[in-house]
Amino acid sequence: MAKRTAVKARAWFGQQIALLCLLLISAWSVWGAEMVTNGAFSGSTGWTFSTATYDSTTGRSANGSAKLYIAGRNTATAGTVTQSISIPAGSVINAVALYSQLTTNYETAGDNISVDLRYEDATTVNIFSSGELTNSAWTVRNGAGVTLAQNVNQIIITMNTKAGNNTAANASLWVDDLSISYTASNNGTTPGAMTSFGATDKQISIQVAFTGDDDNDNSCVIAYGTTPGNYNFTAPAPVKGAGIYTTTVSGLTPNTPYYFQATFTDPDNVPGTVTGTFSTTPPLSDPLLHNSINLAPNIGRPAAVGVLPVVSMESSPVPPVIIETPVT
Ligand SMILES: [Ca+2]
Ligand SMILES: [Ca+2]
Ligand SMILES: [Ca+2]
Repeated sequence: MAKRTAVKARAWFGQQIALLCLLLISAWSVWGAEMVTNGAFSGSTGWTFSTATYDSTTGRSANGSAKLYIAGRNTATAGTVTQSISIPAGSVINAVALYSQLTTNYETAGDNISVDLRYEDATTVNIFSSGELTNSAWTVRNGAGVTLAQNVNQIIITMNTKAGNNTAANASLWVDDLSISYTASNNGTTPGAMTSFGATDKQISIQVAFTGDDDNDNSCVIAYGTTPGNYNFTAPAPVKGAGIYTTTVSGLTPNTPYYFQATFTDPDNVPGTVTGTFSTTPPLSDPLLHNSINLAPNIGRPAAVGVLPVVSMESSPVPPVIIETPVT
């Protein structure tokens, strides 16, 4: 009994571990990945300083921060701290947090911090603006979520500060613990299933699913043939929908299997191909066409038009008499 209880306890413990792992994975997928390397400024690795400097002795968290210091009457100064990154277009910024503090002996307007992301065409998108800062201890502020319009190659922290109208005025502005959470876009294409719909004896409609391509730049060509592996004919250009391409191939032979291949292309990856085999239906029977053929014994001759079959009322063996109507 004790052994059975121990086995049960182990099973229960295993389930709890599995549940915890699931929760951690879920939390990661909700909050996304961290964009910043060494956001805590534990050393200056990963950062480039311009006018702003690395301060190894002051920090909201241990091991340093970035600092901008000025002294003198009404001196407005800007400094930057930058980091090279590579984030694909279409990624979503989920959350931005930055700690900062300001100390000055002469309060005035002109102290603020912004964080921008540099696009590949050198324009920027703002993800954090502190607004006017006053003397304070370390304070955390948050930025805004945004969807990235282009590939991003740099984080730019811009620090502005200004001391007041006093020859002895000075100001020190620090930033630390920058965190930018984002969800990376899925710009590559993953081909999905090929299916058909609405097949007749002469045409087949094809649809091919795909996932990814958040940046909407993939394309698809559908080819087909009547023997496996030989896709000699190109289908009309497929129409792109949400996660699906659709086309209709017509002029086909009834009751025949056709072999289809969809080839995806995407600048972001090599998606490959997907294939499927679908058949046209048996030939449709046209009742009107059928009857006219049956009723026209001399089909192809003009005299066949307007034939009036007249059947004798007498019983066999006298054969029925057929009178042909003269052609007018
Ligand atoms: Ca720090
Ligand atoms: Ca101020
Ligand atoms: Ca793409």
